[in-house]
Amino acid sequence: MTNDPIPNIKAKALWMRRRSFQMVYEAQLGHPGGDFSATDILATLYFGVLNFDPAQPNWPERDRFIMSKGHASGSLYTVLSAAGYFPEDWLSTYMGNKSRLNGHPNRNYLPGVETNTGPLGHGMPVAVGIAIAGQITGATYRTFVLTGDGELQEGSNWEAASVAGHRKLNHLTLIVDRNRLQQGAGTEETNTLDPLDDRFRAFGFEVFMVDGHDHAALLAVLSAPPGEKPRAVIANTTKGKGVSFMEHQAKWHHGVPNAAQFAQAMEELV
Ligand SMILES: Cc1ncc(C[n+]2csc(CCOP(=O)(O)OP(=O)(O)O)c2C)c(N)n1
Ligand SMILES: [Mg+2]
Repeated sequence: MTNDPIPNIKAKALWMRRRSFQMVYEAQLGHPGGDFSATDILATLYFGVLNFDPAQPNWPERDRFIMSKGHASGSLYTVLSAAGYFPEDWLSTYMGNKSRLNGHPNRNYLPGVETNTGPLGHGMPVAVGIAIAGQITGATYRTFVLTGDGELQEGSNWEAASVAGHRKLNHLTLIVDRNRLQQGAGTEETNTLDPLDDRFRAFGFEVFMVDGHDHAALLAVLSAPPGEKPRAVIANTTKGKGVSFMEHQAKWHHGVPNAAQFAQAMEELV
């Protein structure tokens, strides 16, 4: 017996990559590049950080997690299934006719989805609202939200960040999946985000930079008790992480594999 959560997180992340890529392969739809950059963050949250009870998705004291980059639904659905929210065989329905597993997550269909996402820029404002509610009522739950980096071009994020800093929402953590790619291009060539850390500091956040594929580093920063301010965790990631021909490739934002590519990915993801 060991209390070290890291081996489990690592195993879950590997399974998530394999299973989500199979979903994308079978559906011939999806966003596997963004799934893979977020996988280690999600595995660490659900198997090392969040307090939740899959039997009671609306348990009032649960920590809230909002997957603002809802296009990476393959990573969210696999982690929710692994966490016990619904049976694994539902994953095989991904994007099928009348499936609960839409291309973008819908809380009306799927237990464990905190709020509907897909239109970029919505998760952070909702998370700030949830965190304000907790602050007003004196609740102890924490609120985590994961955005893409390209997503930060949506102005709604910065309105929400301003409120979070002003109200010192210290139970709120924004995680940025900083893979430096958006749809079709690099973030910096499209609309400069750097220095992202200074931007968040100016909005009243405590800022951490972390390797977004290092489970131990993620665990340390995400499980630290609340301080005085909201937190921004800039997780430096690789889009397509784990599959050689997908890493850092904008075309795998919503690229889908053929049979040979799927087979090669399964050989590499071991
Ligand atoms: C408001 C809005 N505009 C455009 C899109 C289409 N879209 C989906 S993902 C994406 C790029 C997102 O890039 P990023 O946030 O960096 O995500 P990641 O690299 O993590 O996949 C775009 C433009 C959308 N979902 N919502
Ligand atoms: Mg990105």
